[in-house]
Amino acid sequence: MSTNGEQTLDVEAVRKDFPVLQRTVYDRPLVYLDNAATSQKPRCVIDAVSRYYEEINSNVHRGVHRLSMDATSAYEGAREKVQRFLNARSTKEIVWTRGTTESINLVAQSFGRSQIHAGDEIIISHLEHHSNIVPWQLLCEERGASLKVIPMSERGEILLDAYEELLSERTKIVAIGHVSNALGTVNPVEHIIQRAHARGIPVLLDGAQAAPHMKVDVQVLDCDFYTLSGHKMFGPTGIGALYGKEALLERMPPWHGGGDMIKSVSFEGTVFNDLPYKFEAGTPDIAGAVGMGAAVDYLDQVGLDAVSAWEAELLTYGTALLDAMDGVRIFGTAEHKAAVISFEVDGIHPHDLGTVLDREGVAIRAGHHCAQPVMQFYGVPATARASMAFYNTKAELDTLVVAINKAQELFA
Ligand code: C6P
Repeated sequence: MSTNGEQTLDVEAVRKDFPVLQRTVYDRPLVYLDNAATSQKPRCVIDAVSRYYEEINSNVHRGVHRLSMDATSAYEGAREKVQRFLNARSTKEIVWTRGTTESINLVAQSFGRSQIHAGDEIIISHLEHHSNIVPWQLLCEERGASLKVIPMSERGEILLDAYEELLSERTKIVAIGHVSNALGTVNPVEHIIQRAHARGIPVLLDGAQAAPHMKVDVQVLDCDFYTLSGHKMFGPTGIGALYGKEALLERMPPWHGGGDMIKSVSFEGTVFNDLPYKFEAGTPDIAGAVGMGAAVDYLDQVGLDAVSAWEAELLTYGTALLDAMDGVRIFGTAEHKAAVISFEVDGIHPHDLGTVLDREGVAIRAGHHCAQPVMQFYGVPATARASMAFYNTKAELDTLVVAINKAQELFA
C-alpha cells in the first residue's frame, strides 16, 4: 500500500487476508505471537497451492504434456520471484531447498567438504540457531577444522572487537544469523561482511528471521550465501531457498545425487546439470515453491518498508508494556532489534506461562528456541518469547499483558 511513495500499513485490512486470524481458541480471539516459529498464511498463498493441485499438478522439467509445462513454468516463475525479492543477479543463484536448515547444510556439505581442510576455521556467533551451529560442527569433526564463536554482550549483541580478533588466514567461512530468533537482535551484518571480505573470506547469512521483516538486497549486502525459510515468510512449510553467488556455486560440487541434477548418466560417470539444478536432486516441493512465490508477491504488495515500520512500533509498544510489569525480565535489549521479545516472569516456568497464556487465546513459544547457547549465556533453561508479524496489533499486546497478569495471580 503506497501513498506519495511512502508505504503505510492498514493492519485491519491485512488481517482479513489471513483466514486463521479470524478463528477463536477456547472461545477467545486468537492472539498469534509465535511468528518466529512459523508465520500464518494469507488466502492468496493457500489458493496458489490449491490451484496448483487442482489445475496443473504434474512433475517438472520432465513432461512434454501441457500440465508438466504449466507446472514447470509456475515452478520456475516462483524462482524468478524469489530472485527479484532478494535482488539476486540471476535465477542460477537461487536454489530451492526445504528451508534454512537445509540451505545451511548444503553449504556446509558442498562448500565445506570441498574447501575446508584440517586446521581451517569457521566463525559463527554465540547468538546462532542450532541450524547454524550443528552443520558446522559436523563438518569440523569430519575435516579436522575448528569452530570459533564470536561472544555476545549482556544486551545480546555480537562483540565486534572479538570478531576482529578471531578473523585470520585460517578462517574459511563466516556464518552469521541476520536476525536472532531467540532475542531479536539485528546483527551488524554489513560490517561483518566487509571485515571478512577484506581478507577474502566468504560470508553466509542465515536470513530465516530477517526476510519476513525487512528488505533484503543480497547485492547491496554483498553476502556470499543467504538462506530463506518459506514458512517464516507467510509461505508453506517444507520449502525455502539458498542464494549463492554464481561463481561460488559453480565451484561447489553437488551434495545430493539423483534425478534432475544430471545432464547425462552412465555407469562410467555422470555429467552434472547447470546451476541451480545441480543442487536440486529428485522431485521437488513444486506446490511449496509456487506457494512461496505467492508469499513473495504478497509481501511485495504489502510493502516491506511498511512492515518494518509497523513492527518497530509494535516492538516499542510491547517492550514498554512488559518493562513496566513487576517480576518480568526481558532478555535481549540490543540497539537494533526485530519484533521479538524474549522474557521470563518471576516464579513461573516459561512452559507453565505458555500454557496459561494459551488458555487465554495467546500463542507464544516457551523453550530454548533451538538456541541453547543463548539460554546458557543467561543461565536459564528457557524463555517465553512473543514474536510479532505485521498483522499483529497493539491491542493484542495489551491482551498478552492481561494474560501474564492472570498467570501471576495464579502462581502467586
Ligand atoms: N526457528 C523458531 O521458533 P527451518 O526450521 O529450517 O525453517 O529454520 C531453522 C532456523 C534457522 N535459523 C533461524 C534464525 C531460525 O529462527 C530458524 C527456525 C524457529 O525460532 C523454529 S526452531
